[in-house]
This record gives sequence, structure tokens and C-alpha cells, in this order.
Amino acid sequence: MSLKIETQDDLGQDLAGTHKIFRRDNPVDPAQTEAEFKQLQRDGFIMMHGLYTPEQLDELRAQSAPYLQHMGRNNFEGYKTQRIYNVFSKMRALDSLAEHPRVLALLDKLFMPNYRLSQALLINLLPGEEAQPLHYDDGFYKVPRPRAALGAATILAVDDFTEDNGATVYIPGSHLWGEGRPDRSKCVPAVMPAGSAIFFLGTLWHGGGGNTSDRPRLAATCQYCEPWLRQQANFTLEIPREIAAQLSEPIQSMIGYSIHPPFMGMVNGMHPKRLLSE
Ligand SMILES: O=C(O)CCC(=O)C(=O)O
Repeated sequence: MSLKIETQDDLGQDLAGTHKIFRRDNPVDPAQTEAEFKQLQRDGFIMMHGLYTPEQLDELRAQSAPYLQHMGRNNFEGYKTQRIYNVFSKMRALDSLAEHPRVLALLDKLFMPNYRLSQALLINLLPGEEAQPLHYDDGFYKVPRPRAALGAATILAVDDFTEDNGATVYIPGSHLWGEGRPDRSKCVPAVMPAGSAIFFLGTLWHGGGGNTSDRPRLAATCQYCEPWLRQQANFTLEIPREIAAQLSEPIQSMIGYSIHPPFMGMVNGMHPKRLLSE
């Protein structure tokens, strides 16, 4: 294939010959996605119920258990919090969250094609954990606010999220704020049953709650970003190639086996997905 480049806009086209921009059919009713998208623009978050079945939750708990060992190294990770990083190398039970059709339907509307996963992890808040500092997830991209979100995230309740066990807290509407510091008294806890999730924009102020209960609170989270941004997790170094080759096409695309046209993300001048068939 040859394509003549004449203008700057031509360079935004998909020049790849074999591995075109990744697109898939999404079974979600467009009217439902549109309604959720409007709510997201207004409030900065939406609640999604029933994303994981009880069986899927059991599987996620079982696959996580062997890795729940290390405490956080600072008050942001949480001194009484266990985090599991590099999840896609360790288990398959988070794949369904990462590529949940309802989540992808919203991401398709929020971001450019071939948006990426930025981070995927499990977070277990143990009894006695203190509230996490409030933050917004795309704050490390130093672009002044107010602005469009550069990322978005789900936090799935693997255990029920209650007011006392550290349910994520968030400030509705704070995605619209300019620069400035949040007032913790405006926080609302994302109380929800296991299997539900909160989906929110990267500009929404939030944080883990304090766990004053006598039970741990397990959550799973996937964060996504525009395809032209640096991801938090360096997935292509983190996940062995033979595991990456077995992942679903959407996840392969989102962890980095995709390009932002015309060639951001190339390897040796070629589409990175070629590496998976070598
Ligand atoms: O654990 C939670 O509920 C929130 C965690 C979070 O926002 C983070 O670690 O960035």
C-alpha cells in the first residue's frame, strides 16, 4: 500500500498496512451508552452495577489470594494496603473488567481510537488503613485545569464497599474544577455491592476511604488513557511476550500492541503487533 502524504492532516491517517486501527463491534445499546456518557460529563462519574457475577468475584479473589503479601511503601499506596501490580502476567480474572463492553463503549466515546490501559491492579485495604490523600488520576499530566479528561478508570468492588470499610470516596462534579485543593467534607463514599463499579473521569477528585471495620476491602481497578500519552505501567516490558500473545485483541491493543497513527508506538519502524506473531 502506498499513500501520498501532502498535508499535516494526512499524517493523522492510519498508514498501517496489516494492523489497522483496532475496532470491534460492541453489543451495548448505544442509547444506554449515550445516557451514561451524558451523566459522566455532568457528574464526572457513573455507577455500574453487576459487572462481575458472584462466580467471577470468587475467581478473582482466589487468583488474587497468593499475591496479597506486600504492604504499601508510602501513605499514597497505603501502609496497611496490599497492592497487586502486573496483574495480566499473574491471572486472567481481571481481563473481563479491563475489556468490559460497557466500559469500552464509554471509552470509545471519550478517547481517540487505540486508547490504552494505563494501569491495572488490585487494592486490598486492611482494617486500620487511613484515608488515602485525595487526588485525580490524570494529574501527573501537567496540563492546566479545567480541561477534558485525559484518562478514566473503573474501580470494581470485589468485596462490598461500605461506609466503614474504605469505600472509594469522590467529589461529584469536581471534574469541572480548575486548579485548587479539594475539601474532604464534600466527599461521598461509593457504597456498592460486590460486583458493581464506579467509573470516573481522570479529572475527578477521589481517594480510597479509611477502613475502620474489622474486614479487608478488596477492589480491582483499571485506568485508561489517550493513546498518545505515556502509560503508568510499562506493560510491554512487564508482560512476557508469550503471555501477551494469548491475551484478547482489545487487551493487546490497550496494553501497547497498537499505534497512534501514523506511527507512535512503532517497533523498528513497524507495527508492534508483529512482535506477537514472530
Ligand atoms: O482504593 C481506592 O478506593 C482508590 C485507590 C486510588 O484511587 C488510587 O490508588 O489511585
